[in-house]
Amino acid sequence: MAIAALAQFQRSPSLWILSTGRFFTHLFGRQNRKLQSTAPDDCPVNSHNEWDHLEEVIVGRAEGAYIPPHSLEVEAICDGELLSYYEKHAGQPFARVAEAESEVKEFCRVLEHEGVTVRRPDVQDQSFVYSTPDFSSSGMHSAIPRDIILTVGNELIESPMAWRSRFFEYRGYRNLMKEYFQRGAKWTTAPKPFMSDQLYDQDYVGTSAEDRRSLVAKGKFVTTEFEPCFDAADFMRCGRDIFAQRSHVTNKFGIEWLRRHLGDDYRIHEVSFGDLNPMHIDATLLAIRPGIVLSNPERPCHQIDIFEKAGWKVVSVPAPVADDSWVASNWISMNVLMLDENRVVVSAKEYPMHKMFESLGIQCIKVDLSVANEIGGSFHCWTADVKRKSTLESYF
Ligand code: DAV
Repeated sequence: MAIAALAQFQRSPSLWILSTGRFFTHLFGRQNRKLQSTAPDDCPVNSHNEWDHLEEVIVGRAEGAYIPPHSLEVEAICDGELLSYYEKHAGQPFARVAEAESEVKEFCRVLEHEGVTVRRPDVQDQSFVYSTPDFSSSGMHSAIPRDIILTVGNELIESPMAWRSRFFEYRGYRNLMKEYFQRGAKWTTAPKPFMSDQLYDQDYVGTSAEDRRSLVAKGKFVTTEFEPCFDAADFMRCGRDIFAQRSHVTNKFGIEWLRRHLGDDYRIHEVSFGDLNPMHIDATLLAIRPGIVLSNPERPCHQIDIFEKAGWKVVSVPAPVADDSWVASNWISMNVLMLDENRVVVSAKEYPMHKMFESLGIQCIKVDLSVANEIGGSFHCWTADVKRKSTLESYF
């Protein structure tokens, strides 16, 4: 090696410097990669799971929120009062923005008080009607970053989404994405779907709730496998293991896209639940620290043995007491945000949840998002991880 290097230096000094550089990269490359993953402070984006110490988070905005316009993929999965609400208010502004935003501001103040840096997306004009070659729609909001941003290590992945009213939702987050990228984060946008009629199962048109239940039971969802689609909230991150559910907004094609995109460093487990209307995993299953996963007793996980075999404790959450959630189910009682393994932001109204967390030695930080919930969920939904004091680990 030394003789060959010397001979090369005589022939071309600049090539010598290049190849010697390569030699050292070869020797020390592995170690550098290791250093990178153990020194996350270098990058503004770093989060591997749902529970490490939270340092920076994006919190959505209620301002400018709209009810989605009429569309098959929204209305086909709604029943009763929610369906009437959507039918009545389709495409209109959300009426209680000021109250919702005041709750969210209080949530932000609490997070800041707990030492978390809070970033907010931009408000977009959601009334703007856009057309693509396949459809026309108007938008919804910049309220629920958990649905669109999937943070995996130092990478921010913009989800393709599955609702036409959410096609342009990424625009509200672009200033943040550009900034994080410029400061060193990886930034990926998943393949943009056409969202043409082929993405939606026309068997769902005009179905009753019972029909839809039997469709889901047969493994048919409102989205087809025409092209990849997913919402980030259908994935739960536990280091090298990521749990995903096929739902009305996340198809197998989308799960496979993410599996291949993330590569061999990650294991994507597709899990399913006794849930007849699945959409987003974060009111169904939530890992709150290594070894403890919260489970919704009305939606048992068919693959819970993955956790049990690895020695995890599965904690069945108590029934919700609040009965004021519209867009999501009352089970958003378990849609909590872990600030670290010992602190959780939880709904002020959910006393049984407080008791459950206290019995696990977790301090409850109680906040009220009752009105903001109507836009689309609770603390986990309203946030997206940017930075946790986190390293990539294997817990299974
Ligand atoms: O239970 O209705 C709520 C989660 C919304 N991101 C549910 C799912």
